[in-house]
Amino acid sequence: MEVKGIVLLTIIVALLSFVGSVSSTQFLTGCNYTCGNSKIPYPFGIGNSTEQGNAPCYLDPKFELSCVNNSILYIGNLQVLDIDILHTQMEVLFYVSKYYGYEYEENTKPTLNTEWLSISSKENKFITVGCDSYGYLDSTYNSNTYSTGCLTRCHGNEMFDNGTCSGIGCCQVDIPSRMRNITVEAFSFNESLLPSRICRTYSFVVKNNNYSFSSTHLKGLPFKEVPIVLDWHVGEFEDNCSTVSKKNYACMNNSFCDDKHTDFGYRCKCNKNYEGNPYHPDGCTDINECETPNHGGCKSKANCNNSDGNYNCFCPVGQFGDGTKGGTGCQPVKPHDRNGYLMLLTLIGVGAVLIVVFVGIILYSIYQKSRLIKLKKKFYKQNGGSILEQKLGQRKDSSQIAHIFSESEIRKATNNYDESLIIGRGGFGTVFKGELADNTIVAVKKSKTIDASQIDQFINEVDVVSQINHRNVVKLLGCCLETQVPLLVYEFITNGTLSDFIHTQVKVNNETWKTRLKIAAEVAGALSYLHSAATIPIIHRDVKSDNILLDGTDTAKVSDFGASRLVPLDQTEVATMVQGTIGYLDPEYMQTSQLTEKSDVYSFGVVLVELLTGEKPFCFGRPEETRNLAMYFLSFLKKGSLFQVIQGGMLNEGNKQEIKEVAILAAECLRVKGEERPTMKEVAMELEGMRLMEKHSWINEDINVEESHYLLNESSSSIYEHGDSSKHGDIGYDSLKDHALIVMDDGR
Ligand SMILES: *[C@@H]1O[C@H](CO)[C@@H](O)[C@H](O)[C@H]1NC(C)=O
Ligand SMILES: *[C@@H]1O[C@H](CO)[C@@H](O)[C@H](O)[C@H]1NC(C)=O
Ligand SMILES: *[C@@H]1O[C@H](CO)[C@@H](O)[C@H](O)[C@H]1NC(C)=O
Ligand SMILES: *[C@@H]1O[C@H](CO)[C@@H](O)[C@H](O)[C@H]1NC(C)=O
Ligand SMILES: *[C@@H]1O[C@H](CO)[C@@H](O)[C@H](O)[C@H]1NC(C)=O
Ligand SMILES: *[C@@H]1O[C@H](CO)[C@@H](O)[C@H](O)[C@H]1NC(C)=O
Ligand SMILES: *[C@@H]1O[C@H](CO)[C@@H](O)[C@H](O)[C@H]1NC(C)=O
Ligand SMILES: *[C@@H]1O[C@H](CO)[C@@H](O)[C@H](O)[C@H]1NC(C)=O
Ligand SMILES: *[C@@H]1O[C@H](CO)[C@@H](O)[C@H](O)[C@H]1NC(C)=O
Ligand SMILES: *[C@H]1O[C@H](CO)[C@@H](O)[C@H](O)[C@H]1NC(C)=O
Repeated sequence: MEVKGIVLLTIIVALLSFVGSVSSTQFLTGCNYTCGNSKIPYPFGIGNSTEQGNAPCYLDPKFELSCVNNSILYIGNLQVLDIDILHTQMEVLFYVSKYYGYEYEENTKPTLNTEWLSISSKENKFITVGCDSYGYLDSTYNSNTYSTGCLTRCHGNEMFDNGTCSGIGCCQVDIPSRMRNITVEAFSFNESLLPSRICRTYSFVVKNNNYSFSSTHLKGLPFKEVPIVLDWHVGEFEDNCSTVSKKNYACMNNSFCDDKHTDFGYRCKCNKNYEGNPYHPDGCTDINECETPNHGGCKSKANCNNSDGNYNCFCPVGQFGDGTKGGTGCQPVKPHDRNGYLMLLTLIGVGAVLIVVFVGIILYSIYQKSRLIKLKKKFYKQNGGSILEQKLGQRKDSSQIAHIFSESEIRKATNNYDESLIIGRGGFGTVFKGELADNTIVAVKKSKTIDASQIDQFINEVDVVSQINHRNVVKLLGCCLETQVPLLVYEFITNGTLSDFIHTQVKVNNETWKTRLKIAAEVAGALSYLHSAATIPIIHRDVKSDNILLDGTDTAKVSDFGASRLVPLDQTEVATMVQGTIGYLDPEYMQTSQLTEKSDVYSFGVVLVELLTGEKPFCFGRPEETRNLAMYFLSFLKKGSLFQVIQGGMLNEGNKQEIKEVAILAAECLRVKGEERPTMKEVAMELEGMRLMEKHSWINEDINVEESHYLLNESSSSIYEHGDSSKHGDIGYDSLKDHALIVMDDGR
């Protein structure tokens, strides 16, 4: 095979033109850096510099270019279209291999016999155009030859497909890497046919996408040269990044050596964030990312701070956040921080408010407390606390001293006056059950208002009543003066009132009577004691079954001195507002308002009637004539039909006499004129006597039938005739009987 028209690469020095301007880091000073429209970046160059001692404008002679006719740039005899420093590539026009038949002179076999330039495998294709044709690309260096190529046949024009190079009329192959010192050759399978055939054969390396097949090319390709992309390298063939001598090292400041993709020499690349020409003596220069269109990815130029070899996206002073475009951006205050700040503020605010409220509450409670203390003091004073204290101070027997309770003690004991602890409500107030700190169960009586003018009197009473130590009188433990209305603290009596005891009793029999008699005697004894035995006579003023309490052993306890009045020793009667309970109220007292001990006697009489009849002392439900139990009872007694009004079941042969006697005693107590009534002492004695006798007769029932029978007979004669009183052997009793005989007729 004879090859003609071999194109040899020769270096042509030509005139160079000097047009336009480029970045100073692309060429050496004093060098022409353009040729026509082409730029000439270092390490390429033309000629010697006019400065720097006329040093060459290129790195080494292989980079020397020429500028022909001031417009066309050449490297050797190849026209240079473009030089790319970054990718170490250059685009040149290279020749097409033609084959028209062995006898034709137009046949060409172009070669590019340089070591430092290799065909860029990625940027080019090897193409063969023709029918019954093939072409190949040889690379021979280092004593080895590498080849690639393709074949193309035609079976009729109709098979051609313009724009497509896929084996019919045109074939193409990728180019392996590291092809250098190349030869391109086109051939035909049957050379004898060629002259008579329309199509000829062409082979060439061409830059990707720079050749489009057309069926017309089979007759003749319209160009002789095609652009190809070459890779170039610096250094010698045997050089690599680790072996290159420092003296010849081409990579300048801020650049690095790269030999990854080459087996010839090496390349230089700018460090990160640097740009420019790594081969230029000045090296790479910092990229001012802030000046780039996207400000290096920062939100704006204002958010960008460039520095040598670096830059950062920041937020202006007073702002926080991420200055990059894709980031959260800059905010006056970072949202998270703002929330934190707000939260902090809120916390501080809330804290401050809480503190203020807390302090306010404390101050208020202190104020309230002091007010309360003041009030308590005021009440204490108003309620005669100091007077009482004084009085108590004079007392010698400390066991009898009424305790002055504090308001808080009482509050605690009654669970803050818990409604559920109310055990009684009456005309004089409310009674709470309470438990003191020492577990003593107490009854706390909260009276209705007390007249300020009566405070001295009240204190006196507390003083006196607290001294009463009688087994049948509810013990006053003390009082509390720190409340508006003084509170009285009594011992707690468990079994309720006598009233309940009478009016709820279902089964009534002789036992009942015995108990009732016992109670009557005990109450009488207590009242007698109050009237006479106590240091100052005390008129209870509200004797009624509701005010007589019973403990677990049915022992009577007279209670409720709320209305009681002390009678000064030199007086026998006290003028007061008429006060008491309807049905029990002394008619004389009602008329005169003169309170005497006899008022209690009258009331006690009513209680006796209650015990006898089991009826309530006053009941609107009853017919008018029977509405007032005392009147009703007396009328029956007068008629001689006493036993009709005695509670059914209670009466029997054994207690008939006793009941009669008690009935008479009750009648005496109920006399209209107080002075005609017996004293409480007399009543007590009589009842006690009866009890003793009854006890006696009970015990000796079987032995002493006669006596008992006698007593019964005697009593049954007439309620008005109590002739023989010797049995009782008591003066008081006798005198009472006398009284009875005189008075009972009165007004009834
Ligand atoms: C640069 O080009 C101008 C004309 O274009 C020429 O006169 C000059 O000699 C050239 N300089 C070098 C160093 O080649
Ligand atoms: C450029 O300089 C070199 C020596 O540095 C010299 O040999 C060469 O002739 C010079 N070429 C031109 C065109 O001046
Ligand atoms: C340069 O210009 C001359 C005259 O204009 C021309 O003859 C010659 O072919 C040109 N050279 C190139 C390489 O274009
Ligand atoms: C380049 O290729 C030719 C043959 O095409 C060969 O003779 C020559 O030795 C090669 N050069 C190198 C440096 O391998
Ligand atoms: C291909 O294109 C050319 C010119 O554009 C045309 O003459 C020819 O007929 C086309 N061939 C086919 C097969 O379309
Ligand atoms: C070439 O073509 C001629 C005529 O068609 C044929 O006789 C000959 O065998 C072919 N040669 C080859 C190598 O195919
Ligand atoms: C560099 O070249 C030397 C000698 O030519 C060789 O031994 C070494 O492996 C090369 N290093 C690289 C990274 O190619
Ligand atoms: C190399 O670059 C660094 C940073 O850009 C600079 O400080 C230093 O002076 C440069 N060295 C030379 C030799 O240019
Ligand atoms: C810019 O960056 C330099 C170096 O990192 C630093 O000293 C300077 O304070 C920065 N300026 C601003 C506005 O962030
Ligand atoms: C080669 O390709 C480039 C872009 O890929 C295009 O601009 C140019 O026109 C093409 N040249 C030819 C001859 O097809």
